[in-house]
Amino acid sequence: MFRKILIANRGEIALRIIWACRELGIRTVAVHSTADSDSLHVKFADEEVCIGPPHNKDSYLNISAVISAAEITGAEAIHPGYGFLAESAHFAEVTRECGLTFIGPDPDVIRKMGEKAQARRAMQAAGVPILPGSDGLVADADAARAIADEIGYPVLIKAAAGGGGRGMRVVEREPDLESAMASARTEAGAAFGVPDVYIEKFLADPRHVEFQVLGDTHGNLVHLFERECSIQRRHQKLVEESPSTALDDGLRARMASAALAAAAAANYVNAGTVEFLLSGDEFYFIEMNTRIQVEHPVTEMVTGLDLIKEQIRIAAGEPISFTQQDIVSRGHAIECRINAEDPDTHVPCPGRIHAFHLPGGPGVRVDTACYAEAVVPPYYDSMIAKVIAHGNTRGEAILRMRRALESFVVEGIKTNVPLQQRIVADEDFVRGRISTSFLDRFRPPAKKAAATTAS
Ligand code: MV4
Repeated sequence: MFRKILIANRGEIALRIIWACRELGIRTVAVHSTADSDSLHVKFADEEVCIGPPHNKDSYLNISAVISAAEITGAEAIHPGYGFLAESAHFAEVTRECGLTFIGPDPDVIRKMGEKAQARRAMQAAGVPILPGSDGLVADADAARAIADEIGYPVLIKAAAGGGGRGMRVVEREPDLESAMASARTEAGAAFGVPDVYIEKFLADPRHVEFQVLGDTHGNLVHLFERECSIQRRHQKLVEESPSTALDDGLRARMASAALAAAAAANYVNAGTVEFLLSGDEFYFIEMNTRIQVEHPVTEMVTGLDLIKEQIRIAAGEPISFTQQDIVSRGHAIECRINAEDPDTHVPCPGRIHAFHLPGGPGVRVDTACYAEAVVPPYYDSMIAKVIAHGNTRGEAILRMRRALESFVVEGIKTNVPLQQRIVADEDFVRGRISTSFLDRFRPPAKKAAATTAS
């Protein structure tokens, strides 16, 4: 087992990785920007290294600074968390070339899954269902037209280097295809440095259901059931839960075996997520994420496993200590992401937190790196906490989430807690009637007309 791990991340996930290391008896090294000197991940790590100024590219994305910090402190492995360098095949490669262990899959697996058109082709070869679409990249409008004619409109143009919705264009009819191709390519090039695109049949209003998988270096591969992540705004997830209200045991078993086939085809090692779109009882592979995800606690709460400890053990070459039959899902878990933003306009709202009180009690977990008088810097993601509620039933989990949100006090900055309260009070949410368009109904309360009449 490793004696010392460097954590190439910040915020709640850096702290979460520190807790796992503590339980495994591993020393921790925090890296941080000058904006994060007073952050909790820095305070609770055994050692700390300042790696640069606030902007991501100067610190948390600065590969040579991160690697140097590992070498100076004698760390043997690097945990990348999510975001930042977690899905950089280049960073994983450099880490390995410097004699360090990257806690995640092989660089070539990261690279293959990061190229979405290539991943799609690999999944098709493995017998995993995919939507009708192009066989690989689509070079120009003529090639796009040929595919769209074959599969029928509407189609979706997607960035090959994408994910997260950037460089995506829905095309309803042929006359719109050429300009959509051009703008998708331009946007993809600007966002990812690669203009390549591919095409799929557009599936209207699907659910997003993903499966957690774990593979080790001994050839063991297991799934840890699903997470329902349909409640999103502009491709940012807001609420996740497990189990999904859309699956019965038969559909769950079909999707689980497709997820395992996907991971096996990729020779997958470490924690990964296979994402599907679901419509009725038909499901289609869209992407595989080669990192630990924000919403991993939902899976931890229903399975009782510690996914970060499993990642570290797998990276150290240990076999997974349980079999598929050992893994059971018990009860129901829901996660609400708490962002420092205006609950109506979604404009980020960094600043100093004054009063701060965390919810607790039975079945409630909060992952956060915030504290009273902490400053939320403007340079990074606006997520400041994750509230996770577990219950014996979905109903109990919802009741626990409601009372947890009611007792979550954050003063000094605006948060989306009021929006999350409206979501978990919503009648359709309670019935499990959700899809990727769920949040479209949650528009800001109509602004009062200009104050011509004082009242
Ligand atoms: C789709 C789709 C419909 N049809 N692909 C959005 C982000 C990227 N990961 C995949 N996404 C979608 N791909 C086809 N062929 C609809 C979406 C989509 C979506 C997916 C999951 C959750 C929320 C979403 C919101 C809008 C669109």
